[in-house]
Amino acid sequence: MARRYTVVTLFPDLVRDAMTHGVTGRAISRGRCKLDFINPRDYAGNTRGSVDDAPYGGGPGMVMRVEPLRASLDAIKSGSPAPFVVGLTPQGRRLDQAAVLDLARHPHLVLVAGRYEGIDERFIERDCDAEWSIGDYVLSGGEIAALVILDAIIRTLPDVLGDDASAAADSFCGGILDWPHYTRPARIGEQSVPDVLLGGDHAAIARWRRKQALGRTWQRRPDLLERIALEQSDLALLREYQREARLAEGDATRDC
Ligand code: 9D3
Repeated sequence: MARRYTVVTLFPDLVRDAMTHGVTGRAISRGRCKLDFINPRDYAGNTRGSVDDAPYGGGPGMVMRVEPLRASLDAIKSGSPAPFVVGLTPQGRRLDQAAVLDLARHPHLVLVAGRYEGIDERFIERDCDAEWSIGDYVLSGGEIAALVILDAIIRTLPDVLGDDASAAADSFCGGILDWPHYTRPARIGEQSVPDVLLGGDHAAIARWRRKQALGRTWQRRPDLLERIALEQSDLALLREYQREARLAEGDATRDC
Protein backbone atom coordinates (compact mmCIF):
# COMPACT_ATOMS: atom_id res chain seq x y z
CA MET A 1 0.00 0.00 0.00
CA ALA A 2 1.06 3.58 -0.68
CA ARG A 3 2.49 5.42 2.28
CA ARG A 4 0.23 8.01 3.90
CA TYR A 5 1.35 11.34 5.37
CA THR A 6 -0.93 13.60 7.39
CA VAL A 7 0.24 17.06 8.43
CA VAL A 8 -1.52 18.76 11.33
CA THR A 9 -1.01 22.46 10.68
CA LEU A 10 -2.59 25.90 10.88
CA PHE A 11 -1.10 26.55 7.40
CA PRO A 12 -2.01 23.58 5.19
CA ASP A 13 -1.64 25.64 1.98
CA LEU A 14 1.99 26.43 2.78
CA VAL A 15 2.87 22.75 3.03
CA ARG A 16 0.62 21.56 0.16
CA ASP A 17 1.92 24.12 -2.33
CA ALA A 18 5.57 23.36 -1.61
CA MET A 19 4.93 19.63 -2.00
CA THR A 20 3.51 19.95 -5.53
CA HIS A 21 6.97 20.61 -7.02
CA GLY A 22 9.56 18.18 -8.39
CA VAL A 23 10.20 14.77 -6.89
CA THR A 24 7.57 15.03 -4.13
CA GLY A 25 4.89 16.37 -6.49
CA ARG A 26 5.46 13.50 -8.91
CA ALA A 27 5.44 10.91 -6.10
CA ILE A 28 2.02 12.19 -5.03
CA SER A 29 0.51 12.51 -8.52
CA ARG A 30 1.73 9.00 -9.38
CA GLY A 31 0.15 7.59 -6.23
CA ARG A 32 3.39 6.48 -4.57
CA CYS A 33 2.20 8.28 -1.42
CA LYS A 34 -0.85 10.15 -0.18
CA LEU A 35 -0.70 13.51 1.54
CA ASP A 36 -3.53 15.01 3.59
CA PHE A 37 -4.00 17.79 6.10
CA ILE A 38 -5.85 18.56 9.29
CA ASN A 39 -6.21 22.14 10.46
CA PRO A 40 -6.58 22.39 14.26
CA ARG A 41 -8.47 25.64 13.61
CA ASP A 42 -11.36 23.44 12.40
CA TYR A 43 -11.36 21.69 15.78
CA ALA A 44 -10.99 24.73 18.04
CA GLY A 45 -14.34 23.82 19.57
CA ASN A 46 -17.09 25.91 21.04
CA THR A 47 -15.75 26.25 24.58
CA ARG A 48 -12.83 28.56 23.80
CA GLY A 49 -12.84 28.74 20.02
CA SER A 50 -9.14 29.43 19.74
CA VAL A 51 -6.14 27.27 18.98
CA ASP A 52 -3.79 29.09 21.36
CA ASP A 53 -3.77 30.59 24.84
CA ALA A 54 -1.40 32.43 27.20
CA PRO A 55 1.31 30.37 28.93
CA TYR A 56 0.82 29.36 32.56
CA GLY A 57 3.56 31.08 34.54
CA GLY A 58 3.47 34.11 32.31
CA GLY A 59 5.93 35.29 29.71
CA PRO A 60 5.76 36.26 26.06
CA GLY A 61 3.90 34.52 23.26
CA MET A 62 1.13 31.99 23.16
CA VAL A 63 0.94 28.22 23.53
CA MET A 64 -0.98 25.81 21.28
CA ARG A 65 -3.87 24.28 23.21
CA VAL A 66 -4.17 20.53 23.68
CA GLU A 67 -7.84 20.11 22.74
CA PRO A 68 -7.75 21.25 19.09
CA LEU A 69 -4.64 19.11 18.55
CA ARG A 70 -6.19 16.04 20.18
CA ALA A 71 -9.42 16.56 18.23
CA SER A 72 -7.28 16.82 15.07
CA LEU A 73 -5.74 13.42 15.74
CA ASP A 74 -9.20 11.97 16.47
CA ALA A 75 -10.41 13.32 13.13
CA ILE A 76 -7.73 11.47 11.18
CA LYS A 77 -9.69 8.59 9.78
CA SER A 78 -7.05 5.92 9.86
CA GLY A 79 -7.28 2.22 9.35
CA SER A 80 -4.94 -0.10 11.18
CA PRO A 81 -2.19 0.04 12.14
CA ALA A 82 -2.44 3.23 14.16
CA PRO A 83 -0.45 6.11 12.65
CA PHE A 84 2.94 7.08 14.08
CA VAL A 85 2.63 10.63 15.46
CA VAL A 86 5.62 12.97 15.34
CA GLY A 87 5.69 16.30 17.17
CA LEU A 88 7.95 18.88 15.50
CA THR A 89 9.62 21.15 18.04
CA PRO A 90 13.02 22.80 18.61
CA GLN A 91 13.36 20.52 21.65
CA GLY A 92 13.16 17.28 19.67
CA ARG A 93 16.04 15.02 18.66
CA ARG A 94 18.01 16.42 15.74
CA LEU A 95 17.08 14.81 12.43
CA ASP A 96 19.65 12.95 10.33
CA GLN A 97 19.46 10.49 7.42
CA ALA A 98 19.26 7.49 9.79
CA ALA A 99 16.18 9.05 11.40
CA VAL A 100 14.69 9.75 7.98
CA LEU A 101 15.10 6.10 6.92
CA ASP A 102 13.52 5.02 10.18
CA LEU A 103 10.53 7.36 9.79
CA ALA A 104 10.14 6.16 6.18
CA ARG A 105 9.24 2.66 7.44
CA HIS A 106 5.90 3.77 8.88
CA PRO A 107 2.88 3.17 6.62
CA HIS A 108 1.10 6.21 8.08
CA LEU A 109 2.97 9.14 9.58
CA VAL A 110 1.32 12.15 11.23
CA LEU A 111 3.49 15.27 11.48
CA VAL A 112 2.29 17.89 13.96
CA ALA A 113 3.60 21.38 13.17
CA GLY A 114 3.45 23.88 15.99
CA ARG A 115 3.21 27.66 15.81
CA TYR A 116 3.57 30.37 18.46
CA GLU A 117 5.95 29.80 21.40
CA GLY A 118 5.25 26.10 21.52
CA ILE A 119 2.83 23.23 22.02
CA ASP A 120 1.28 22.38 25.41
CA GLU A 121 3.66 19.73 26.79
CA ARG A 122 0.78 17.40 27.66
CA PHE A 123 0.09 16.85 23.95
CA ILE A 124 3.73 15.96 23.28
CA GLU A 125 3.74 13.65 26.30
CA ARG A 126 0.49 11.79 25.76
CA ASP A 127 -0.27 12.00 22.04
CA CYS A 128 3.08 11.94 20.23
CA ASP A 129 5.21 8.85 19.62
CA ALA A 130 8.34 10.90 18.88
CA GLU A 131 9.59 14.48 18.95
CA TRP A 132 12.00 15.73 16.26
CA SER A 133 13.81 18.96 15.40
CA ILE A 134 15.45 19.53 12.01
CA GLY A 135 18.46 21.41 13.41
CA ASP A 136 19.81 24.09 15.68
CA TYR A 137 18.32 27.25 14.21
CA VAL A 138 15.05 29.04 14.91
CA LEU A 139 12.10 28.65 12.54
CA SER A 140 8.72 30.37 12.80
CA GLY A 141 6.87 27.08 13.13
CA GLY A 142 6.94 23.39 12.33
CA GLU A 143 5.66 23.60 8.74
CA ILE A 144 9.06 23.95 7.09
CA ALA A 145 10.35 21.16 9.32
CA ALA A 146 7.44 18.99 8.10
CA LEU A 147 8.39 19.81 4.49
CA VAL A 148 12.01 18.92 5.09
CA ILE A 149 11.08 15.59 6.64
CA LEU A 150 8.52 14.70 3.95
CA ASP A 151 10.94 15.59 1.15
CA ALA A 152 13.69 13.50 2.73
CA ILE A 153 11.37 10.54 3.36
CA ILE A 154 9.65 10.51 -0.02
CA ARG A 155 12.89 10.41 -2.03
CA THR A 156 13.81 7.20 -0.18
CA LEU A 157 10.57 5.43 -1.20
CA PRO A 158 10.89 2.78 -3.93
CA ASP A 159 10.34 3.98 -7.53
CA VAL A 160 10.25 7.67 -6.57
CA LEU A 161 13.63 8.81 -7.90
CA GLY A 162 14.03 8.71 -11.69
CA ASP A 163 16.68 6.02 -11.74
CA ASP A 164 17.63 3.45 -9.13
CA ALA A 165 21.22 4.68 -9.31
CA SER A 166 20.31 8.03 -7.73
CA ALA A 167 18.46 6.36 -4.88
CA ALA A 168 21.34 3.94 -4.33
CA ALA A 169 23.84 6.82 -4.47
CA ASP A 170 21.91 8.71 -1.78
CA SER A 171 22.12 5.84 0.66
CA PHE A 172 25.56 4.64 -0.42
CA CYS A 173 27.14 8.08 -0.13
CA GLY A 174 25.35 8.55 3.17
CA GLY A 175 28.14 9.07 5.62
CA ILE A 176 30.48 11.20 3.52
CA LEU A 177 30.19 14.29 1.33
CA ASP A 178 29.84 14.24 -2.46
CA TRP A 179 32.74 14.77 -4.86
CA PRO A 180 32.73 17.99 -6.96
CA HIS A 181 30.53 18.00 -10.07
CA TYR A 182 31.19 19.67 -13.44
CA THR A 183 29.41 20.05 -16.76
CA ARG A 184 30.19 21.83 -20.04
CA PRO A 185 32.01 23.95 -20.96
CA ALA A 186 35.35 22.37 -19.99
CA ARG A 187 36.96 25.78 -19.51
CA ILE A 188 35.50 29.05 -18.18
CA GLY A 189 38.23 31.68 -18.12
CA GLU A 190 40.96 30.26 -15.87
CA GLN A 191 38.59 27.71 -14.31
CA SER A 192 39.11 24.31 -15.89
CA VAL A 193 37.44 20.97 -15.29
CA PRO A 194 40.01 18.51 -13.85
CA ASP A 195 41.73 16.66 -16.73
CA VAL A 196 40.91 13.20 -15.43
CA LEU A 197 37.17 13.84 -15.94
CA LEU A 198 37.73 14.75 -19.61
CA GLY A 199 39.43 11.45 -20.43
CA GLY A 200 37.62 8.12 -20.72
CA ASP A 201 39.50 6.26 -17.97
CA HIS A 202 36.53 5.24 -15.82
CA ALA A 203 38.63 3.58 -13.14
CA ALA A 204 40.76 6.73 -12.80
CA ILE A 205 37.58 8.85 -12.63
CA ALA A 206 36.06 6.65 -9.91
CA ARG A 207 39.32 6.81 -7.95
CA TRP A 208 39.54 10.62 -8.29
CA ARG A 209 35.93 11.06 -7.18
CA ARG A 210 36.31 8.81 -4.15
CA LYS A 211 39.48 10.66 -3.17
CA GLN A 212 37.76 14.05 -3.49
CA ALA A 213 34.76 12.84 -1.48
CA LEU A 214 36.98 11.53 1.32
CA GLY A 215 39.27 14.56 1.26
CA ARG A 216 36.51 17.12 1.32
CA THR A 217 34.77 15.27 4.15
CA TRP A 218 38.07 15.32 6.09
CA GLN A 219 38.42 19.07 5.49
CA ARG A 220 34.82 20.17 6.00
CA ARG A 221 33.11 17.52 8.13
CA PRO A 222 35.65 15.61 10.22
CA ASP A 223 32.76 14.64 12.52
CA LEU A 224 31.34 12.47 9.70
CA LEU A 225 34.64 10.65 9.13
CA GLU A 226 34.87 9.77 12.82
CA ARG A 227 31.59 7.88 12.60
CA ILE A 228 32.62 5.49 9.82
CA ALA A 229 35.32 2.85 9.47
CA LEU A 230 37.42 3.42 6.35
CA GLU A 231 38.72 0.56 4.19
CA GLN A 232 42.48 0.37 3.59
CA SER A 233 41.97 1.61 0.02
CA ASP A 234 40.01 4.63 1.30
CA LEU A 235 42.69 5.38 3.89
CA ALA A 236 45.31 5.34 1.12
CA LEU A 237 43.23 7.76 -0.99
CA LEU A 238 42.71 10.06 1.99
CA ARG A 239 46.46 10.08 2.81
CA GLU A 240 47.14 10.99 -0.82
CA TYR A 241 44.62 13.85 -0.63
CA GLN A 242 46.08 15.06 2.67
CA ARG A 243 49.65 15.02 1.30
CA GLU A 244 48.54 17.03 -1.76
CA ALA A 245 46.55 19.44 0.42
CA ARG A 246 49.64 20.05 2.60
CA LEU A 247 51.79 20.63 -0.48
CA ALA A 248 49.25 23.14 -1.81
CA GLU A 249 49.18 24.76 1.62
CA GLY A 250 52.97 25.10 1.54
CA ASP A 251 52.81 26.66 -1.95
CA ALA A 252 50.18 29.15 -0.76
CA THR A 253 52.28 30.12 2.27
CA ARG A 254 55.40 30.64 0.10
CA ASP A 255 53.35 32.86 -2.19
CA CYS A 256 52.62 35.24 0.70
C1 9D3 B 1 12.84 31.34 22.96
C2 9D3 B 1 12.79 29.90 22.78
N1 9D3 B 1 12.52 29.46 21.39
C3 9D3 B 1 12.75 28.01 21.34
C4 9D3 B 1 14.09 27.69 20.81
C5 9D3 B 1 11.12 29.80 21.00
C6 9D3 B 1 10.64 29.12 19.78
C7 9D3 B 1 11.27 29.30 18.57
C8 9D3 B 1 10.79 28.72 17.43
C9 9D3 B 1 9.51 28.35 19.83
C10 9D3 B 1 9.02 27.77 18.69
C11 9D3 B 1 9.64 27.96 17.47
C12 9D3 B 1 9.11 27.37 16.25
N2 9D3 B 1 9.94 26.28 15.75
C13 9D3 B 1 9.42 25.08 15.45
O1 9D3 B 1 8.24 24.90 15.59
C14 9D3 B 1 10.28 24.02 15.00
C15 9D3 B 1 11.68 24.00 14.73
C16 9D3 B 1 12.71 25.00 14.80
O2 9D3 B 1 12.50 26.18 15.12
N3 9D3 B 1 13.98 24.63 14.48
C17 9D3 B 1 14.30 23.38 14.09
N4 9D3 B 1 13.39 22.42 14.02
C18 9D3 B 1 12.10 22.74 14.33
S1 9D3 B 1 10.83 21.66 14.31
C19 9D3 B 1 9.73 22.78 14.79
